[in-house]
Amino acid sequence: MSTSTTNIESVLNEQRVFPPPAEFSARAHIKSMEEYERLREEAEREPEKFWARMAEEIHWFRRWDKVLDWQPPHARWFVGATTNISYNCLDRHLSTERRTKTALLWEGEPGETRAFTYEELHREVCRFANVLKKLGVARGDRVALYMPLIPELAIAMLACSRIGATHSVVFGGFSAAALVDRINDAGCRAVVTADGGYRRGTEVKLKAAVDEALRETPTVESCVVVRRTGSQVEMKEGRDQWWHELVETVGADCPAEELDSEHPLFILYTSGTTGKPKGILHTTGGYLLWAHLTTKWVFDLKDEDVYWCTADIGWVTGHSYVVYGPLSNGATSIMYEGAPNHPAPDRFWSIVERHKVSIFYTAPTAIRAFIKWGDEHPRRHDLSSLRLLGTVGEPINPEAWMWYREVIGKGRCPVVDTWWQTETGGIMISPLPGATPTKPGSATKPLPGVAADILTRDGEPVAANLGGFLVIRRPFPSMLRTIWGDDERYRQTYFGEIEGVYFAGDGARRDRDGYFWIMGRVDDVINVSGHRLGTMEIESALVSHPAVAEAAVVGRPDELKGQGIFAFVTLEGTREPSDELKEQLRGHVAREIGALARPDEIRFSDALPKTRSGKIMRRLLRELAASGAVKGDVTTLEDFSVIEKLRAQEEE
Ligand code: 7RM
Repeated sequence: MSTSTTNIESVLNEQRVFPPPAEFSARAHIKSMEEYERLREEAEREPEKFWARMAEEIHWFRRWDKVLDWQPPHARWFVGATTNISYNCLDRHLSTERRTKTALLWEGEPGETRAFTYEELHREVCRFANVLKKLGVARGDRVALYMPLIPELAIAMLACSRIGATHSVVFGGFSAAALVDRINDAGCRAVVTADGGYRRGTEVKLKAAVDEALRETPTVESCVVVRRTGSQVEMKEGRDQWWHELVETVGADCPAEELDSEHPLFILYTSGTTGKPKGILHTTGGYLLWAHLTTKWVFDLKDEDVYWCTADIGWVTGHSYVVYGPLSNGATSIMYEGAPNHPAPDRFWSIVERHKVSIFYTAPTAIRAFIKWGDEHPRRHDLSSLRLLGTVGEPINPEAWMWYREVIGKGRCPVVDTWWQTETGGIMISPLPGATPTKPGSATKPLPGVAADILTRDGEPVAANLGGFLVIRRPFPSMLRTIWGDDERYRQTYFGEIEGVYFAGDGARRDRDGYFWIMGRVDDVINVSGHRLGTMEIESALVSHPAVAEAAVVGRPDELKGQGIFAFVTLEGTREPSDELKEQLRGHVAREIGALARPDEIRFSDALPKTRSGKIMRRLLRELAASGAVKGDVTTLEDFSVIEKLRAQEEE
């Protein structure tokens, strides 16, 4: 096929550069580009020596015999070593001043707060680990965690990893059917849940969904229920027990198991391009090392910081940057249960002000919502405690990046746009806030040790500023080890596309300064008259128009051009849809990018279909644009009514 070697064309042209503030660099863990380059070169020259040196940051019960055993596409890291991530996150701090420091500071959606010092968290984790043992959960067993964002979720994760049980967190908003598939795929022995959780003021009934699910899950022997909302639930005799009752029956002494570095730590399901979700498997030592190091480097974490990653723990970002990374570094990590606009659109800024948050990490989709809700909400609060801002989850359009920097960071705080995936376990491409000059919309450069590159589908290098396939050339410690129960799919998906390298599924280009610009999933690329365009750049051009809050662009079969461009657009709160505005927007894109990218059709919509983590589900929009209906897997869709509304417009 002629397109197989063709590049993805890049049309985004962003020139602004923001060097790190001198005061920030002076105090940072990594202070300059020279220091970054030294680390990067060390890792290039002698990778295993570099990783061995980095691994000194972790507590090992037994040291490794070999740093890496690489039998492509399978890696084993720190072979022969033993460690425990729960030990590294808790026990390690107890002999230091951090013993009485706040580890988790939780705020529920209704407004209550709970705090745990490292010592207290350690005690709760040990007790729950003993509960799991009492229920017959042993090393190697899988446990499903289907919970709201409450401290018990972090406690359950740390309790599992303490005894060597593999956790599988299933986002609390997924349906009973999605839970059934995930429990059965992993063969879970126990489920931990809660009566319910709060989201936008209403209760999400988790236990009821579990009851429905457990009718079809033969491997589940027991179910532990946290009392969160106090609402009425059914407790099945012999299977279901209350968390608060169980922890009364056990002691608080539970030494962390010495686990092999390659012991399975967690499975986390992500949706693939086909229906069946993939169970991404991470193991212990390598994942721990990278979660730890990246949290320290990218967030420049210091003991006095108050750190808040707003992600749900049902997403990998919550695993690595709410729980494991911050705790292994001895940080104070904030957890917030609910929605960003409950009871009002200033909830996040109220949390930042009240808890004096200094590091704030969120998603572009949230930032675009804040822009839409209006500047008055952040302006009403004292945000002067902030010193660093981060984003993750999608390409951030330069407009949103600038707003984040100016309105939230008041121009003082470095912004780190962090690129990574469930599969990579931790951040791969990101600025180092004390070193890297940032450019709005660019994740900048690969972290030391990350051999990221951009290639054609045939594995050839791509010249500066031409788009291609984003790959990782060498194994790295936090790389997924396999897809649970389907190693062949692992091989095909990540190592079967481009010879000899890990292919991430994203398109990107590198500019003349070596900066990476992520262009979105290659599945989303549109082919217009033989030109391959990334959807992100067209969306970015749309959002740069003052009337537009958010946009999603997909290709639709077109007899003449191969594909036509179909844009779904959400307007700013004050703007009304009109045919005139459609024409204005089409013209705007043509001026910003070129006539080639002018959308053939624009449809206004109050909301776009998104996953729970805020990613736009372009696959659904593609189906809708092509056939007027949606057929594929929708279990990861946040709000099905969005699709219903878009379809209704189709019929109008
Ligand atoms: C952490 C996470 C992974 C996919 C990835 C990209 C997209 C994530 C960025 C980004 C551009 C970013 N894990 N993505 N971060 N695209 N810039 N900074 O999101 O498994 O849920 O998704 O998300 O397409 O492949 S994930």
